[in-house]
This record gives sequence, structure tokens and C-alpha cells, in this order.
Amino acid sequence: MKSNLLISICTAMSITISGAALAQTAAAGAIKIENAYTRATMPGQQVAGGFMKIENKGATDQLVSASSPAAGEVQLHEMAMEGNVMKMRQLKDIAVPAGGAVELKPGGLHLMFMNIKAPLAAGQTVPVKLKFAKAGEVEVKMPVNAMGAQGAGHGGAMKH
Ligand SMILES: [Cu+2]
Repeated sequence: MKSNLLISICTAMSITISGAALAQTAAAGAIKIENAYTRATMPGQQVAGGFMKIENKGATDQLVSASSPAAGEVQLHEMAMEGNVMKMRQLKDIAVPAGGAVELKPGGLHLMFMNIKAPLAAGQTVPVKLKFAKAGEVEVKMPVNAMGAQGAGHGGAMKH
């Protein structure tokens, strides 16, 4: 009985941090995507966050939509404090400043994969199509990082 308990603790602890070195770059027009990644999901988990840095060498542009064969829908989200509660909000676009960059990261702007069709496993890549108002479409292959990399964040405790 005691050994059973130990085994399950070990299994839980074997979820390791990895994947930080997996980086993916894609470009279209003046737009360049760097360090795109998402995270592994638990069976039954319906949502996951997508993160990246979007660089823009041209005039002001907007990320207007995203889609992926791995998810029923990909939304543009922002996480922000409302009073003292962290909340997520769906955005209709994400502005990319002229000659600047915008970062999608845990706790801030992010892509939200909704209705994930099969659990995302560490080591996989998820193809995502981003659509910009001016630069057009950019296809990014997002590496799936291990669950728990960079702390709690999305999915687990956070409810939509
Ligand atoms: Cu979200």
C-alpha cells in the first residue's frame, strides 16, 4: 500500500522542464515570428496557450486571426488584472507596432487553443496559421513544451 503511493508520487514528479531551446522562426513580409511555443496538455484539457514574439520591420500591422488543425478554434486573448483578479479576455486583434515587436507570453497576450482535438504532447509541433491585416498569412510550427515549464500559467487552475 505504501509502495503504491510512492509510485504515484514518482510519476507525478517525472514531469520535467524541457524544451526552452526549441525555437521556431517564420516570416511573411515585414513580420517575423520568433520563439513560438505551446505547452503539453492533460488528457481532457480543452484549452492551451500559444506564445511567441512578433517582430515588425514595416508599418503598423495587426494580428487579426489564427487557426490550427489541432484545435476547434484559436482565439486571441489577453490576461489582465481586473481589481485583484486575473482574467482573460478575447481580443479582436493584436496590434504590432511599426518597426517594433509585441510579445505573446504567459500572463499577458496569448493565443488560446480552444477545443483541442487530442492532447498536445511534449516534443510534438502544432502548425498554426496566423493572419495579419497587412502581411497576410504566416504559418508557424509551434513546438510543444513539457507541462509545467515556466510555472503554473494556463490551463490548470485558469478557467475560461
Ligand atoms: Cu486565454
